[in-house]
Amino acid sequence: MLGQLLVAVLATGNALAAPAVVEKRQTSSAKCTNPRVRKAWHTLTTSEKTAYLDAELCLMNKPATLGLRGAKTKFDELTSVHILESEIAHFVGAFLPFHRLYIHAHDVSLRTLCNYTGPHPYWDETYDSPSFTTSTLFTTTPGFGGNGVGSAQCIDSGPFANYRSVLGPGYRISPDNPKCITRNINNFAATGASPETVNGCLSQDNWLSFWACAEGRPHGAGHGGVGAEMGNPVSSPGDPVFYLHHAWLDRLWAQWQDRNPEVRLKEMGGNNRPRNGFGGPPGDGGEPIVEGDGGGNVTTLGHVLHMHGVIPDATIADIMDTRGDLLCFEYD
Ligand SMILES: [Cu+2]
Repeated sequence: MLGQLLVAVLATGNALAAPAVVEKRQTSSAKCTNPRVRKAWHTLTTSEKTAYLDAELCLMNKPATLGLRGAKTKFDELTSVHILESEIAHFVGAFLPFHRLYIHAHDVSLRTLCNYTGPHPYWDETYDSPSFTTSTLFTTTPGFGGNGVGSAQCIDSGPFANYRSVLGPGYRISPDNPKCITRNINNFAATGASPETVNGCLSQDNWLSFWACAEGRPHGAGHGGVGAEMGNPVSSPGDPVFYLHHAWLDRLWAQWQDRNPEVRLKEMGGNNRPRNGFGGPPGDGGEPIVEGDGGGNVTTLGHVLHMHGVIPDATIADIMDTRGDLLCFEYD
């Protein structure tokens, strides 16, 4: 049945060459008949933006319940999951899969804990490239607040200006010195999100080259372009902009999959363990969890993605199709 649906879609274009305009693929899941639609931040209405920011604030005001290292709030708990997994979730085949499930965990948290009913937004960085400094994200009208100020680089505007967390930067936990959200926005990195760069990734013809392309400049654009907390590979979800950046990167993967779903909804691989000791030993505040998926040097569909109780763990196979039973969403 899956095959028939996909063949029907592919038949509308040339099955060998990617069609210029990719039609919305039908869901292959019996359970997922009406996928939620994720939308670009700059296309949301003012009230949609406000509802999203309010839901994020709600997570920041809800006490932690899972006992994850250092976390004080439900927002912190999500950051903790990234901190705990950072060493095995970057520069590995599971990089995009881990972050797909992780953004989903954020979406589920907003909806189940804070009654959020709107779309999980993504930051269309091609829209803002080459000028992140003028992005509609970094405003208060409504938005995520502006740039960091002073030597501490704390944001001092927007709904999150007063948020303090004991987590980060990196593996650090500072119970006696909770810190602000920091930014150091620059346009230098924004070229990594140019339409040319992104189209270059979309035109890759296999998983390994697509993943390498995506984790490189498009991924680096948002992290480096927002800077400070977002520039930290371990604790970057401490800036809520993270969730829009990685939703955009996930969209890139989904778009790439939609160009040849019959192959790409099953195509996985890559090294299963980090190259060159990513992360390194933490200086203080606890050890990161380092675990593979039961051995093997190559990332497979059976690789387990760990969410530490925020939502249940899942395998890569479970999250390959955003329109599948578990995730049930698509991008506009
Ligand atoms: Cu990232």
